[in-house]
Amino acid sequence: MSQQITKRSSELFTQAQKYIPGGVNSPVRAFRSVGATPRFIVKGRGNRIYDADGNEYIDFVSSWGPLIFGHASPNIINDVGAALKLGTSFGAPTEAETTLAKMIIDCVPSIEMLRLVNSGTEACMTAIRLARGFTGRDKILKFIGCYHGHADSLLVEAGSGLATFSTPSSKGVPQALANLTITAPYNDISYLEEIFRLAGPEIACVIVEPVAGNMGVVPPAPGFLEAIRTLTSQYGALFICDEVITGFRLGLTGAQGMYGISPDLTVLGKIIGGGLPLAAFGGRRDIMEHLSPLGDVYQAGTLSGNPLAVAAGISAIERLQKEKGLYGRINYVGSRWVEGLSKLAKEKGIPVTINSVGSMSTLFFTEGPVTDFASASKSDTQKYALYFRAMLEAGVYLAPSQFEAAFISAGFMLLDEIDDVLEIASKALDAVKEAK
Ligand code: KE4
Repeated sequence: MSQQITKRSSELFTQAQKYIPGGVNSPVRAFRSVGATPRFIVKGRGNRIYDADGNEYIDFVSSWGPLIFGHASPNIINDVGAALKLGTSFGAPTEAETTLAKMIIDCVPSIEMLRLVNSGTEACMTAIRLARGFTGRDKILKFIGCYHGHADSLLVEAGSGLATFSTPSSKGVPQALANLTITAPYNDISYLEEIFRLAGPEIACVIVEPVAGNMGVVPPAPGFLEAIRTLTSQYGALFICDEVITGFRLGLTGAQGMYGISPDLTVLGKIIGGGLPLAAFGGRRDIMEHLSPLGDVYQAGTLSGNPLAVAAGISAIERLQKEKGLYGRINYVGSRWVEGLSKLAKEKGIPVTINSVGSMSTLFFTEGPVTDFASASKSDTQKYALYFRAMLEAGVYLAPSQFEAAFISAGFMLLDEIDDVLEIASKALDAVKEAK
């Protein structure tokens, strides 16, 4: 396979490392777990991105999920452009913020009120503070391998980049604080029941990715989400669904609509910002009204509800509401991708597990099944790195970590594109098979 030109990306990476820790503004972008030079991207169009050396890639990362329409979606470019002409930020309320809030509330039945913030981290951090303020309890429960951003209380046995670095929890998180975070294996109902039996009255909330994306894709086992709902209701704890990935990805009602659950609070991000920095948390009115300035749980933000990000969010949700066939199309392309990969791996005798829900999927290099972080961790990350590099060299841009999701965007206009990519995947899997 011809060696791809990465001269300019290498130069830019060397320069970036002088001024930015690791040369990146988010660790997983450094490609450390896949042993390749990070590509410095100059533009995106549809499902393509282009790097500083002029290489073109079919993009399965979609900026980690937000770009459900693909890159530079005309509706978003136009609507953000129009907002830009009016100014970039006012630090004052605008009608558009109410419009976006109402659009989200109209789509997600469990959300009666919401607040806009700038990142999923900020939204998750505030949601657990709100749960602690509302219940007067200090303990929270999260699941091993789930990632809810980098707020201290949530950086305990987290997924995503931390899973890549196999750091069970980050340095700098006070042990006293980490001790207030109870962790449990994802999908283990009896373990959860036992924890609630022992500590239920002390637990402020359970926060969960209703479909995990940060240990790779792991769907909820039958009854798992229902068990969280039952136990939190029984013990007076709040049920927080972190739908930063799944919200508006799996449909207008997200994973909670797909699995028929009604959480007390929901966290959203990524798609609702249309690729700009915007996230939200919302839910029951009686809980949300504890937030300042109404109540005594404080949260604030200079750029919260930023007009440009809100314009992008309105544009994204408007298009998702209008284009009825979009979810069906990306889910169908996603199923073709998963079926094709599975067939190739089987033909080549490579043990893999592929988990998928809708247009998000992960190919794990392990026999499987993959139902939690312990089983996901059995994946051969060296094989994943080899597969990643072979795909990258051939112009397919996958997540630079075994513990992330691949996303199909509506930018995949033609189904035969998937056949072309499967051709490339076949050669990449051959490289994995031939490697000792
Ligand atoms: P941000 O603070 O990165 O906007 O959102 C944090 C977050 C919260 N909840 C879930 C379920 C998430 O997936 C995330 C962030 N996702 C990662 C990738 N899986 C962001 C990519 C990165 O960290 O660079």
